[in-house]
Amino acid sequence: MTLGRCRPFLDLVFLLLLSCLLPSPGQSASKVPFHGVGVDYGQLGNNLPSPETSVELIRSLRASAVKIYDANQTILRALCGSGLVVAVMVPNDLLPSLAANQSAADAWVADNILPFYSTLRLRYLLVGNEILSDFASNSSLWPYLVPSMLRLHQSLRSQSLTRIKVSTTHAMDVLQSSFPPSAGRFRSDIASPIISPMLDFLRRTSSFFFLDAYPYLAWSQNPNSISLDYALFQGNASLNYHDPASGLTYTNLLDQMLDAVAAAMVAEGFPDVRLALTETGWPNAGDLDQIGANVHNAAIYNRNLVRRVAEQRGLRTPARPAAAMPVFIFSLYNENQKPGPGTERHWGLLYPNGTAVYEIDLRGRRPASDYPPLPPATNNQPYTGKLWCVVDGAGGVNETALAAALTFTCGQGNGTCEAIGIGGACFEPNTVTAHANYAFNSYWQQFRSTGGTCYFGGLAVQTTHDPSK
Ligand SMILES: *[C@@H]1O[C@H](CO)[C@@H](O)[C@H](O)[C@H]1NC(C)=O
Ligand SMILES: *[C@@H]1O[C@H](CO)[C@@H](O)[C@H](O)[C@H]1NC(C)=O
Ligand SMILES: *[C@@H]1O[C@H](CO)[C@@H](O)[C@H](O)[C@H]1NC(C)=O
Ligand SMILES: *[C@@H]1O[C@H](CO)[C@@H](O)[C@H](O)[C@H]1NC(C)=O
Ligand SMILES: *[C@@H]1O[C@H](CO)[C@@H](O)[C@H](O)[C@H]1NC(C)=O
Ligand SMILES: *[C@@H]1O[C@H](CO)[C@@H](O)[C@H](O)[C@H]1NC(C)=O
Ligand SMILES: CC(=O)N[C@H]1CO[C@H](CO)[C@@H](O)[C@@H]1O
Repeated sequence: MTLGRCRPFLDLVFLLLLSCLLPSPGQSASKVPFHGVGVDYGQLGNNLPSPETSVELIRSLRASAVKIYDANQTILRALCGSGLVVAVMVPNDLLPSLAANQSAADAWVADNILPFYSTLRLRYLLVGNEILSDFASNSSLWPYLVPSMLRLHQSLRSQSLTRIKVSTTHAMDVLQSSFPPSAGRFRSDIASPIISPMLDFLRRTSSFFFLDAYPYLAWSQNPNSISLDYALFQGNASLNYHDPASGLTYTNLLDQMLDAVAAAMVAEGFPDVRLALTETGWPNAGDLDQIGANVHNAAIYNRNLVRRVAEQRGLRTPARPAAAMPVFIFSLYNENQKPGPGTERHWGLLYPNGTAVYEIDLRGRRPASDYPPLPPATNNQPYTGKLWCVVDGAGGVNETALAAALTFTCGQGNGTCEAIGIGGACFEPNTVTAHANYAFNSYWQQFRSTGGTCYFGGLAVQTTHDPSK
């Protein structure tokens, strides 16, 4: 594959001159490099359109920016001439070598950033994805995070690529307390060793603290104590929250979450580091036992979000009314290879075939009344019926993959597969599919309450029909 800088297609030269080489007019006036809303372009699907088509779709959604989860050169080349502001990511596993070695950081920048700097509006370099939230396998990466950021910043400066801000992304679990918002504090395990030096770096370089914040996740874990309307930006005054310590009034859950992070930064001694929202959104579908994941709510959340951004000229919160944040919506597509519960595969604005899941104008200028009616929300109450986890037969069954999953599953838990052993009560019918039906369900019923999902690499699905019947 030939990788490298944008090819100077003749018919693109004029566009490139207009959209890339000249600084855009709004930019010098404002410290936020773009107004409007960006979109997160993830590629964890085996049925997604090409980067070229994806860029067309992103533009048709009227996004002003795009964030990708690596520095994929095919995508960066497809973005040439698009006029979109671009955020790229350094893969997590590169952190140790980048932190240890300035030449490695210089080389990464020379290979991945330099070829595109003059022709793309590259503005953000995000070093790793939610590194401080991965406890199991990746806490070993924590010590490398800030050193990698420093080295990459140094590399950019030494190669005169000064318009790019270096940062990283965080999930809400970097906080140990978030309520009331004024009591927001960083986790004690990361506050002074990692967050504090990071905030110092972000302040010195006028960069942003990038946050992935999902009111859906907060609400769906506490649907009885948080109002759905408050999470969807459509609460009335009776739902407003008054923070007793700050005296500020909150009209929605997202502002509350963002201000908890702002308060944590104040407590750490960095009141002036700006926030940016690198991911937010609402799932358009999920598993049968997942509440509130539907097209209706997803459309309302994202449409209200973009309308707020348009009205406020950037997202602003009660604690920081003067600081407009860049915003990215997660995500461009429903991605069918994301593991975890069903919602994970349904955050998209678009289906993989490019059709909109619901209409949305990311500029936020289209009035609500102008959109066609939405399907009703069918699952805004918790599902209370019985559920089973079985082989997903739709689209055919891959017996090789199923047999491997069966072996794996039967090795988990206590007696997961006893009944399908030789002489067991459910040995017959002795087929891979029948045995997998039993094993998936047996596993899921054991581990459901502790976060086990009915997924099995895409081979399983929840059902309301008792498979033993
Ligand atoms: C970059 O993205 C393209 C398009 O999806 C994909 O075919 C390619 O494998 C990716 N390259 C890398 C190095 O991940
Ligand atoms: C530092 O990185 C450069 C470029 O990737 C590599 O050639 C060199 O071997 C590395 N040095 C050490 C000590 O790891
Ligand atoms: C305000 O919202 C709550 C909860 O959604 C609702 O029960 C109440 O009727 C609303 N009040 C007014 C005045 O609209
Ligand atoms: C695209 O995919 C969606 C969801 O699977 C489907 O409902 C829709 O009909 C498809 N559209 C086209 C044009 O194929
Ligand atoms: C079936 O699954 C196996 C193992 O995961 C994989 O190697 C193979 O490509 C799959 N076959 C089809 C037709 O998808
Ligand atoms: C199996 O059961 C034992 C004893 O009840 C328990 O200690 C162990 O954690 C269980 N193993 C799994 C994988 O659930
Ligand atoms: C999210 C993430 O980056 N996870 C990585 C944690 O580390 C393991 C082993 O190094 C990787 O395989 C994961 O991808």
